[in-house]
Amino acid sequence: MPGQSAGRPAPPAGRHLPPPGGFTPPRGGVKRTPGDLALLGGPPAFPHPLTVGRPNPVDRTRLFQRLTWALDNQWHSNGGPLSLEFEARVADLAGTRHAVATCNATSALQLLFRALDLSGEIIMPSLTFAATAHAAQWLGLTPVFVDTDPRTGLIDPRLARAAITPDTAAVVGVHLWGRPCDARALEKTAADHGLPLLLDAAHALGCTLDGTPVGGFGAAEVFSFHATKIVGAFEGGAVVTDDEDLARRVRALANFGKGLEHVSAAGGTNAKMSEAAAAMGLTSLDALPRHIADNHDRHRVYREELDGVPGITLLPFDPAERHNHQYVVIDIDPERTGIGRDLLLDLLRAENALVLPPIGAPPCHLLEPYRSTRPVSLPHTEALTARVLSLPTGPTAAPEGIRRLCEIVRFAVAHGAELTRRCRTPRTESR
Ligand code: T4K
Repeated sequence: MPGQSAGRPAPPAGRHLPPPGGFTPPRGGVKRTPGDLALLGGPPAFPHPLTVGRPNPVDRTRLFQRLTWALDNQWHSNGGPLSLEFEARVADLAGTRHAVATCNATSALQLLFRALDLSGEIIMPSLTFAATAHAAQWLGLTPVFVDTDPRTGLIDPRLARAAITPDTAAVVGVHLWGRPCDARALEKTAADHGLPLLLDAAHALGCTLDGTPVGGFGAAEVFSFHATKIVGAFEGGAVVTDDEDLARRVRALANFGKGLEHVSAAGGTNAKMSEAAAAMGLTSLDALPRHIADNHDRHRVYREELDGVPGITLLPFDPAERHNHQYVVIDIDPERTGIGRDLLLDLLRAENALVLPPIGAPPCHLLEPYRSTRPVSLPHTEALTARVLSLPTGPTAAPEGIRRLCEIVRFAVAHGAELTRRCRTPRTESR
């Protein structure tokens, strides 16, 4: 918070708050020669960090009203009125009959796996956040990673089909970075083999596929309402589905399995959404149209500013679909830019533009425990994750900051070969 009081811990290094009121215009010197870049000793372009993943602002008055109401109501969890209202609004957005709110999306995935009584192998893309794989692994299921379609960077349905064995229990698709995967093809594959298709829609609230809202594909989809998502509930998740019995089982398993006639040997768990999280989630939902509109504006500025820069491609979105533009991801062709992803990352971070390798880089199959226990080579996934970068968007990234950042990208590409010669071997952050 602005004006941290004495005794309150400072924010973790590298995650400083923007000043009260938000963005401060960049003040660093114009980059006329490579030596002006902060990585080579020049002043950083941004006095306050431009970040990836800063939570969207909420209407505090409305949030505090809801929290006060929950306190007065003396009902803080266990399917309280705010979480029920949250579920109704999420189901409405997803176009599904049911939504079950949970404490986070990782638990929501696990509840689904349990509710479907899965055992054996789960086919999924490696190019996703570790949570998709870990949710399965934690339950003793085996994630089987398949490669991405190089044209989309999303799970390749043909490879998913080819990976099915008698041990396969389910197929999981991921709408990575808010771009819907080919759920229709995956649905067909799953149906042909009598398997459930589940979709990790953590990034894709408010997006559509063929004009249909994400949420209604497969047997069920899972949203995340983590702080960094387009709708945040501090922490939160939801399973959305049209299957009434599946929804009932997920809801019961999230509440210790109460009311279920048959609970698997592992029993139920506690994965309920609290009323405080629901208050936050509802208040965040109120602002969803505005946040999407703001993200669109930021994405448009990136598009305009990076258009025609050799070797830099903003990952495309189908203009016929709705998308939330929560993530802005660029592909960097090392040959054409002469600079490569890792050096560009170091260079921008030195300017205080806290770019990151996007979610899924490095991919799951290169993370432990999978790397050691089930080594596999996925060439398209490996190639893509070595080239992509997540650029700042959200509340700290005002248009003038984005323009400035793109100016530095253009400058870096124009001097790509020289920078590569002069700079040390870059350090790469991972997530
Ligand atoms: N499936 C997919 C495809 C997912 O991406 C995720 C989670 C899940 C499933 C599971 O959903 P949940 O169980 O979390 O509901 C963060 C989040 O913890 C995670 O929710 C999210 N995806 C993942 C992509 O990002 P980290 O480890 O990358 O977070 P961290 O701490 O490095 O922060 C990322 C950026 O956000 C940094 O620039 C700092 C900034 N940040 C973060 C927080 C929490 C803020 O500015 N403020 C904040 O409050 O995992």
